[in-house]
Amino acid sequence: MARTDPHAVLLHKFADRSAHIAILGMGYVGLPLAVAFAEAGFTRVTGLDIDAGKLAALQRGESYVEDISAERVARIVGVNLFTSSDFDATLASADVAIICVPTPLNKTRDPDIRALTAASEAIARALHPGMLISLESTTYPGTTDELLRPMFEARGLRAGQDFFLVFSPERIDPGRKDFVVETTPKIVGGVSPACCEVGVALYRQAIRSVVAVSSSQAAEMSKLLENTFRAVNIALVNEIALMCDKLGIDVWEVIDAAATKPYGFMKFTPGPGVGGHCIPLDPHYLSWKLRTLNYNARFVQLADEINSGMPAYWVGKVQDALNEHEKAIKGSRVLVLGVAYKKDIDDVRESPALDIIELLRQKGARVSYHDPHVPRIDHGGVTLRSEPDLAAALDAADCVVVVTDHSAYDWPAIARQARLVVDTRRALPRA
Ligand code: SAJ
Repeated sequence: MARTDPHAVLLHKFADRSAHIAILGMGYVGLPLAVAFAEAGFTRVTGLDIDAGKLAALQRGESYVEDISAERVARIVGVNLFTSSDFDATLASADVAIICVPTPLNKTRDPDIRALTAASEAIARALHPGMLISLESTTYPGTTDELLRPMFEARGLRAGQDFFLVFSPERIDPGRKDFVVETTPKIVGGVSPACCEVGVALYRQAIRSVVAVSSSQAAEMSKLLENTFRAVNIALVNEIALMCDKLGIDVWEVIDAAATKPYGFMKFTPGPGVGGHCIPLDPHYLSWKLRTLNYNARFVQLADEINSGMPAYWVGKVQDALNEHEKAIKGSRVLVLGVAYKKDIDDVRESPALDIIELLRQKGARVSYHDPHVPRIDHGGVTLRSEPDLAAALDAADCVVVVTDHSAYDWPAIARQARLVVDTRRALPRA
């Protein structure tokens, strides 16, 4: 290939680490990725974000993502990791643009791709021959080829010849230590074989295992399968819990017994519902797309129905438990233990604890919470702060409801001290 051939030029810039890599969105996905490319030796990695606070923190050598230490940021910032809020200027000189912006749901639980669209428009404005664009944000199948590709080709350049376009799903699990961005296999699917080849060549510079698939749609769909798989299986085990409750069988004993099967079974556990920014949301990108094709993604709908119903189920259990002690839920003091969406993290996004608190308040309970990772929550127009004295809060509570089983809690001590406990996570020792 001629040295001026965009494909060859890019591969060469990847090999000698001279490619200028721009990361759009420096959150829990973009920052670890930027650090991975900088630590792989790329001489210029620019983190772009609309949040000046994030950029300023990085400039000070600080980190706001638990998986990336401040020391790692301080070592590379200003050396080969840079930050900017000037998307146009940065992208004008970028060889690679990787989109890592949020793709939430809107109020009607339909895809909200405003951030993704804005990022893509910025890239389109600065698009020049020899660019590789990779979309990492979780989205519906077809986004890369049907939305981004026309946006870019409208600039008179051709995908696969003048520029290269891939989808490569993020697989960052905040707080996980055994698999990090460099050691988690990375899927890459291009809008053409040449695009895929260029995308694989880039990621191989920083990530140990890169897996090519035949199209951007296959890559988009693989990510949705991964997280829909979890949502559906969590819903299954939640429904098994509802069934066992009706049958008077201990669901935890049943799950532990099934989990002894060394093949053909994967353990999931029932709980208060499903939180986080992935599992409760991603499957709706799939069902939304299929609705436009007149297909009803029944598993997605049913999983959401069951998982979303768990907070009300557990509030009913609190009401029953108080009733057993001849107390009305109205006016009773209920302490929620743990509000993060899963243990040992501080993230409350989509947390079922927020729904449980709201439902308890609607029934007239006097609700407080304690969470060692979450000092304050603002939800439904109400601000609550974590109880400063756990022992006092346990003493004062008519009922304690365990929602998040943080490792920091001394569960046997809580079992001894609380007068009444509803445990949604089997955190307490068996009575
Ligand atoms: N949950 C249950 N029962 C289970 C598993 C989870 O009730 O058996 C609940 C959790 O408490 C939480 C929600 O579901 O509220 C989601 O939990 P999760 O373990 O799926 O954690 P997430 O949301 O942080 O999912 C991330 C995802 N990572 C990416 O999307 C890159 C997911 O694909 C990972 O598999 C997951 O982390 C993980 O395994 O930790």
